[in-house]
Amino acid sequence: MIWNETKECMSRDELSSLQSARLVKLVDYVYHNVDFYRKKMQVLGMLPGDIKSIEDITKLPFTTKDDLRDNYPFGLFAVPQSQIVRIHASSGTTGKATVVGYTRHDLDVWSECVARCFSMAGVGRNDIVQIAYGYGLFTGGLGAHSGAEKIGAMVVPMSTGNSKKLTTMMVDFGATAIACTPSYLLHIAEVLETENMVKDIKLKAAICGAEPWTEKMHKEIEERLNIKAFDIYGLSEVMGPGVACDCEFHKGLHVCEDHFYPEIINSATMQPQTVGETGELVFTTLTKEGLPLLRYRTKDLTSIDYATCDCGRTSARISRFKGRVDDMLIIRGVNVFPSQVEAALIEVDEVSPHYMMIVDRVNNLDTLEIQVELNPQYFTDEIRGLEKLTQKITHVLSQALGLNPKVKIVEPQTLVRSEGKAVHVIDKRKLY
Ligand code: DLL
Repeated sequence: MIWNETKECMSRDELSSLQSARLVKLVDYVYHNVDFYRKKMQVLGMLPGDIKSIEDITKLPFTTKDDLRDNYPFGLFAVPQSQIVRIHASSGTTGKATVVGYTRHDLDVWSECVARCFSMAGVGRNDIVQIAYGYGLFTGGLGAHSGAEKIGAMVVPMSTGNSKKLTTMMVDFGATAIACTPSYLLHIAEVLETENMVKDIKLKAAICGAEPWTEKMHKEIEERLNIKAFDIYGLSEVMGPGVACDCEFHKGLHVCEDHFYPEIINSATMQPQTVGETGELVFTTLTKEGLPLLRYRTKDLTSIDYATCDCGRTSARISRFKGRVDDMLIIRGVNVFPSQVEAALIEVDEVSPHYMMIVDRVNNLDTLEIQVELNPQYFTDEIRGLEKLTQKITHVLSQALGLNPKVKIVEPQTLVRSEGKAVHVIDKRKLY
């Protein structure tokens, strides 16, 4: 469970005892320090003493993003403001921002968890790590930064914003690792390729997360940059990056289970899914002081595996994310996830993984246009070739989605590149 090179692990029984002890303490803590939880437990006729072990967790109430919004900004904090040393906030693109607060101890746990993740990716004290997540209220930049520093690596706090400068410094400083969103790393790869600089980089590893990415995109990043790419997961409400990360075997993301207890539920029935079944990921923060959360519904869809990994680690692993409960678009009655489009497009050599889905409603009928970008080497003026390619992509996407989209092929480098989380959907129906 620890982040240093020894890979020393607790057995599942030891871990379960630790989780039980921490949960009992947590429930008592929130009951006495957070009005919201005391009231919720009172409504359920519960007292802290009713929770005796981790198995009792299902008796506890869930927490949602709306609960955080309703208590904006600091209403769910369990300590006085004088003990909060940092706040972060989610972007608030889907509603009011959610604000999260950390005590000094919370920040220590956070950097410890990120350090574990980075060391799983092979990063050590001799590495030079470029952090290209945004710094600021977003947890990516500062979260990744402090974990890399804890390992003792040399940290280059790039943030996002200037890809040309980033690639130049990558070469000049001899960066051996980078932390950024996978879509931004693809853009960085494009810049390096355009400048014929891939041969000059010293990069070994990328620790990418903050947005869903497919196995194929993972391979593409590895091949184009000749590096190993790792998937890091987290969310601001629970902590930030470092809640889970995959190891060199890439058989799921190891959860820092001593701090974050995972459950997978069926979002419709709210009942636990059986092991291996896909459902919504729920986290209870076992050690947080500033903003402890009981059974926080992440809306992220995944499954869980408790078997010991080939790397020897005993922690539970969650599978690569399949999307979010609220990512799902319903178009003409068909459920569509953007990740299906990405997975389908990556099979087509002629186009890049950059795409945009535009959903609209014309005469009461949903329409879906998917704009896909040509790979530069396939860019010609020949109209017939384009028609044939459009037909081919329409066929591939229809098969993948179960409905017929209108496909529009656009020139290379046309679609907006994101430096943070990529935006793949414009749903105009929401504007009416
Ligand atoms: O994205 C924290 C983070 C920063 C994670 C940097 C990893 C790297 P939020 O902005 O609160 O926090 O967004 C959290 O992003 O619920 C997922 O839907 C999505 N997400 C994060 N990591 C992954 C990943 C940060 N590896 C939301 N794969 C989460 C898929 C991810 N989705």
